[in-house]
Amino acid sequence: MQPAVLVTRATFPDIADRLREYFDVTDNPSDIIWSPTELVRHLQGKQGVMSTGSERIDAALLDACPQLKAVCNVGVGYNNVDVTACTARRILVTNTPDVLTETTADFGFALMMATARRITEAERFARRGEWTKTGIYDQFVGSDVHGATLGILGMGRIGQAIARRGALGFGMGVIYHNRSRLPPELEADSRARYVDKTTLLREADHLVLVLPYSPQSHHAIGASELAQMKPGATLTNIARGGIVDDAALAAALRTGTIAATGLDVFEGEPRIHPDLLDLPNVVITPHIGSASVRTRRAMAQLSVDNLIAALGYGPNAGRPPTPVNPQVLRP
Ligand code: 8YV
Repeated sequence: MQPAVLVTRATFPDIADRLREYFDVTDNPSDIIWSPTELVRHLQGKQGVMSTGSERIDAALLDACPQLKAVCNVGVGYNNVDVTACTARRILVTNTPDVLTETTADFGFALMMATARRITEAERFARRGEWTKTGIYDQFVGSDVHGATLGILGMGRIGQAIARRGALGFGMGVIYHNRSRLPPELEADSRARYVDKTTLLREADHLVLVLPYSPQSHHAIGASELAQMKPGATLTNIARGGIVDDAALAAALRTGTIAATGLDVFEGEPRIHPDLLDLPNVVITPHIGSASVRTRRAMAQLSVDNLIAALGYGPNAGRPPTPVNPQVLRP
């Protein structure tokens, strides 16, 4: 009998079909969002799960699903998974790093530029039919990206890729802050200078957040951090909801503490704080940082490869390509 696995959300059918060569697959082609209770019910008897950021995999769920051996998350971030609880039960967790780095960096840069140059605000104005006079000297004037100071909070692979775009493509001075300073060769490759968080907040013209969510990074940007930024600065969050205090951000935008924000992620998404929706100087996208066809396919493919290998099948049996807690693999 083949082991049973669960695919929690709709995905590329041709990629998921590879799972059927090895496993008895239950999937969710209608893409229904299951409640925690429904998720536990669907996981009964399953040895592996291909999960996404929309499912919370915590200790209570693991206790209710004792057959589970592998949690293969689609996404580089895995804050939806309690890795400590998985490791304690010898359940392998995998993620999908690297394949999304450049695509997500492209998106972060685009969102920062749209925010600085007020692109969506201007588009809404034109679509509403309000563009009745050309050549108004101060209409939708924004701030320059080229030559400005780019600040990056969280200097992992995506942060470094954004830094390269800023320095090499737009002549920006790049400063960053991270839990630990990068080794000199990565710093040189990123053309970025390490600074403390206060300096980052004070000096950045455009601050981009690319750090992982954890209890330590919860509200890393709140009212007091926003107050330290330049009045003309922009803030772009492509990391995770909860890193920014969205209510404090809306208040700071309303009072002109900073100029504008670009947000791809939100506290409690898919809900968006109503105060943000009311403001013109907020560019909003629905968590699409990695959403190119090629990258989303590569993420699904990597998750499938991880699941097949984690359960001991395929060419990499027992050696999944991107484990988060590889200590589980050791005897
Ligand atoms: C995914 C992401 O779309 O990789 C991540 O961490 O946030 C996105 O690329 C999301 O995780 C879907 O599961």
